[in-house]
Amino acid sequence: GATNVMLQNGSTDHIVKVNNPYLQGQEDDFLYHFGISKNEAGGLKECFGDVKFVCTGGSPSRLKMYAELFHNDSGLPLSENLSRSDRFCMYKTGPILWINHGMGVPSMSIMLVETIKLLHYADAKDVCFVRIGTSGGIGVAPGTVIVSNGAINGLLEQKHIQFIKGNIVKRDAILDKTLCNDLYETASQLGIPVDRGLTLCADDFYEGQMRLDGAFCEYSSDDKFDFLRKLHSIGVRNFEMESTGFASMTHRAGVRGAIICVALLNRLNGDQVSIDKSCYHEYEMRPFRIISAYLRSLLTEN
Ligand code: R2B
Ligand code: URA
Repeated sequence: GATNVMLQNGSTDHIVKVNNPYLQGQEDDFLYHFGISKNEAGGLKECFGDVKFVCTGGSPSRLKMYAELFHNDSGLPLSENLSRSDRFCMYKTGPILWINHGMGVPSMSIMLVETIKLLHYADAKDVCFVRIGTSGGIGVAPGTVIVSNGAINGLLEQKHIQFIKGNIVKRDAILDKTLCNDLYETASQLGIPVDRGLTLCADDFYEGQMRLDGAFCEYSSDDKFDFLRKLHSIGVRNFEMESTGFASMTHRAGVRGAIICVALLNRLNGDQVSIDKSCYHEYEMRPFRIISAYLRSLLTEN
């Protein structure tokens, strides 16, 4: 029969929230970066009304691979690419969407805004968003998966910073504790090296993460190690480039959000990401194996 994802937190009937009075007066809405319209033939509700999970990560080919592997793991049918734009890909396996977000908050926020509107129009209920990505570890062995228990900006605040109307607007970056704990437990059960910690969301891969191998570097090696040690002492375990935006937008949409990223390297030992292809593949599979096992544990025939 039809397969459905049951949520275990007892929450029911939570819509995906938008907060924009102007949307109500708008007949149609074109989700430009997916090439999908609110008034699609076929209907968004029919196509996306059953969605319970959105799994996202940076690269389009990796997300396509994850969707195919999950289709194999779960037996759920795999859609074609539902995005008609080449900015983002979108695959559906039953109640689970697989969408890439590109690199950095500005790219990811476009994807999230359009996905939140899509799922709102589709009347999807009780949706979780999980970012399964890569990161630079801080004092953790390469290959360790970090389950974020908070996301901080470059000022080390658990806030997402945005410029609006010429002002700085700061919004709380909040992840779902239950979902994070469940994913941590799943990783432990699978025997995948896993740690919990804060994630620093940088707006840059090089100077923004205090690398010594960028085109520009106006701080010393000592400055770098002082900063990394300071971050480690306050509980930061990895750098990536989307977490505060992800945590604040999912929170504003009233959906549960979690972030699990594999550390490709330990930044205390270097800056270059020079692992070989098979090692990279083994590492990028770890967050997928966790989410796949977790999702399959929630699937029930009904
Ligand atoms: C992790 O990896 C990417 C940079 O290499 C970026 O999207 C991120 O957050
Ligand atoms: N992604 C990042 O943002 N930083 C790293 O060091 C590796 C992946």
